[in-house]
Amino acid sequence: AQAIPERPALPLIGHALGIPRGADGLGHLVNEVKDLGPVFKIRIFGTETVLVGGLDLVTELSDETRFRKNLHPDLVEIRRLGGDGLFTAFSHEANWQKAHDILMPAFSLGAMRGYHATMLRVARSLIAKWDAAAAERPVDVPEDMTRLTFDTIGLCGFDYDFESFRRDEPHPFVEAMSRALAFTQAKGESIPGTQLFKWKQADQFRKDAALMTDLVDEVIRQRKASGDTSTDDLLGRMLHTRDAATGEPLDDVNIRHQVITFLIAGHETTSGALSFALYYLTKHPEVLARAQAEVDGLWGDTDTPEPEYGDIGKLTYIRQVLNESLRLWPTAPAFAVEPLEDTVIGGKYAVRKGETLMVLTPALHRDPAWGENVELFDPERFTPEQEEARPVHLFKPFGNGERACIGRQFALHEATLLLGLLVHRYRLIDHTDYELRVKQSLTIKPDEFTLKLARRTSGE
Ligand code: MNH
Repeated sequence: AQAIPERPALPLIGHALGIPRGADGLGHLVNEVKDLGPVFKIRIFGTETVLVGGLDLVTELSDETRFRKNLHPDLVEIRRLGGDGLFTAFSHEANWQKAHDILMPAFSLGAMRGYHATMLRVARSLIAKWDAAAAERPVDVPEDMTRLTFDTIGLCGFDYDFESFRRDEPHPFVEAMSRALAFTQAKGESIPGTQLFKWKQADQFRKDAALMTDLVDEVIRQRKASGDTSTDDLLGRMLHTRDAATGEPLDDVNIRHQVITFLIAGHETTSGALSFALYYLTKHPEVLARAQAEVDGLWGDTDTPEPEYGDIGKLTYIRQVLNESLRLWPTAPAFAVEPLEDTVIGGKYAVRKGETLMVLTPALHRDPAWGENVELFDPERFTPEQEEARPVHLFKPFGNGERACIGRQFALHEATLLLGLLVHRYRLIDHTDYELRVKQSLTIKPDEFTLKLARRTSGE
């Protein structure tokens, strides 16, 4: 076996000095694929991580008879919030399979029919705000997308209204969550031991976690007190269905972890995906025109379209736009797997049982297998013919296998509906001549992206 390529490392601190912290970390690692190849190793203090960013290796790592999800150190930290909820559970924890089996039916394509009316209602709150802003002031795209996706998961999942469009500032839960997640990430990136001295931040983290837990407990308490035992939403299912294998429902502590997990996992990624899609629509007038032609074909020039559940499947071009945005900027930009046994990957690199092998999705999504000009935004990559011809593991914005995103249909339904309504109603005015800057936390989104809007009049 050969050694996995890496840059020269300093004793003890390894590559810690060569990798920019925060915003540029991801871009740096994606670029390393160009220099070091589709697999390379980084060492930061004691932690070694193997990064993978090419089709052949990702195809190999997607084999679930040899690899499973790995909880890399950042995810282990997030367990302080999400515990054994679906996203941060170890695959071998009994509660993962149990919650997966109980919740899967709530995320099937057909289940979206039940969420459609609520998604539409939240979309209309956003449109009311954007109508008022049109002609008067710009809108902050990622902030409003976050309001939308957060309210949508709150209402569809737990029948709880965060009322984000009635607030000037994000809901306190969102602020607490962002700070708490940033704290868990910073901990993973700091010099071992030094986090012990960050009393203030640690104290703030405890307060933020308590705020989140209290709110979630209140949501659960209200539902229990209401006597409502229906199973139409996520909370109802979690409280009132039994797992077929064990005959038991989820326990209260696990339900709390799941609700926090859905509030975290269920909105940031979709918000980022919508923001990137709007960015590309703004920068590509010919793509926007085709998207508008598609919705006009369905809804004509009526002032208030009434999209039906079945319309979403017809918005195939808008879906291509979303997919192409997720190709260039997969908003959950990495996921990790680990070998079930010591093994060799790529025919020559030895890897150990349980070690972190991190798939860098933005690098995979720029593999030469996508053709020439991989940086070019081109929704034609997602026509049915192209999808048919594409290698299965070349596009992985939702991760892999049994631990892939459970909320995929939910995100795509929500995002397609909203984008359809927005391009139907507005002209998108690039008033700052915006240059894309990507802001990175656990997820990625365009930083400081604002638009001006004007209502379309017929024929525009
Ligand atoms: Mn989501 C897992 C991306 C929307 C709930 N999600 C994942 C993973 C990726 C991902 C990648 C795999 C992570 C890993 O292997 O460590 N998710 C996305 C993207 C979007 C998204 C790009 C939007 C676009 N996710 C959503 C929505 C919900 C959701 C919406 C909930 C309503 N995601 C989850 C949960 C998991 C997950 C829960 C963990 C599933 C499991 O491991 O069983």
